[in-house]
Formats: sequence, C-alpha cells, structure tokens
Amino acid sequence: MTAHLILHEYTQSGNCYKIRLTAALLGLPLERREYDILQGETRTPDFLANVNANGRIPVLQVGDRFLPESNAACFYLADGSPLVPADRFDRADMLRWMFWEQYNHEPNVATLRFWLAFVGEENLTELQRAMLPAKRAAGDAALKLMDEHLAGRFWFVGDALSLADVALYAYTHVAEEGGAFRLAEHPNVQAWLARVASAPGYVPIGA
Ligand SMILES: N[C@@H](CCC(=O)N[C@@H](CS)C(=O)NCC(=O)O)C(=O)O
Repeated sequence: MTAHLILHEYTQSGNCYKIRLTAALLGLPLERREYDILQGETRTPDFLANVNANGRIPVLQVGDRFLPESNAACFYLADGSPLVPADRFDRADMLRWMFWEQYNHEPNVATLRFWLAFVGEENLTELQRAMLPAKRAAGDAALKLMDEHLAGRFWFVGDALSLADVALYAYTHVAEEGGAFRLAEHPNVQAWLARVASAPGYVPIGA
C-alpha cells in the first residue's frame, strides 16, 4: 500500500477503533487526526465540505480521497490480506456479519454505550430516554445471537480471524460501559473476545 493513510477519528469510538485495529493487525502505519464529537467538531462547515458531508467520523483519507463508513475503510485496508477470506462464500459471509453489525448491533450496543457512558442518562432527550428499553432489548438479542453463533466455533467466518471479527469486536468488548449489557451472560462471546485480543498485532481501544 503506497498512499499516505490518515484516519479522521475520535479515539473512544468503536467505529474508529475497528480501522486502527485492522491497520495494526496488518502492520500498516496510520496518521491520526482527532475530533471531539461531543463538541460537534465533525459538524463544522469545513468538515462537512472537505472530509465527510455526512458529518461523522471515522473517515479514512487515502492520499487526497476520503472514505467514510468504518467497515468500508476496514475493507480498503484489508482487501487481499488474510483478514478477508479467499473463499467466495466466506467472503460474502464476512460482509453479512459486517452489515449485520451496522444494522442490528452497533445502533443498539454502541448507541447505549455512547448515551449512558459518554452523554450521561441525565442529559438524554425525552425521545432518547423512551428508546432505552427497546435498544437494550435489541442489543441483548444481538449479543445472544453472537453467543449462539460462536458455540463450537472460534471465529465468525470459516476458521480464521477476519474483518467480521474485527467489526464485531470493536463495540462488543466495551458493551458493559454505561451498564446496559452484561457480557458474563454470553460466555462464548467472552471466550471469543479473549481470542481476538491475543491476535498478533492487537492494539487496545485507548492506545
Ligand atoms: N455507519 C458509520 C457510523 C459513523 C458514526 O455514527 N460516527 C459517530 C461516532 S461513532 C459520529 O461521528 N458522531 C458524531 C456526530 O454524529 O456528530 C460508520 O460505521 O462509520
């Protein structure tokens, strides 16, 4: 990979961490630019015009091109590497889990962590407060489905660590922050988290 890589990010965001973890597992150097999302730094006219019109991080800058969406950025980095299965079905199955992560997991597990551990329950809007029980139930259902899938298997797809594991690891390993979820209820998930954390090149979220 020859282009200079810059990650526009907020360190505590699991979506940003996915990209740092992918890069670390592959030994790729990343320059990092930090934005405080609690201060609206991704909503400035400059950011919207020049980094991401969608007003969100992460964005992977590849030379002078900008790639938002965490899982797309992970795929850009890992395409052609062992983190993307060679088998066609497994490759599609990896994408299945990455799409599932964005639809069933992240909007519940990550959003509750953000609301409860970063924004604070007392600062939530009425609407957000009303959504808490439904998001908790949906997050629990996602963790349960992961736990069932992992029964008798080491990794989400095939027999090796892939981007499916990286994408799902990012918010699962911090799911207890904020107090909405209990990982002890999902022992297969806990064992899998430990396997991911012992992969060569692994870096923790705060690094
Ligand atoms: N689907 C996007 C989600 C991006 C996202 O929601 N980013 C959040 C932080 S994790 C953000 O930038 N929030 C600040 C804001 O919306 O102003 C991805 O996977 O990258």
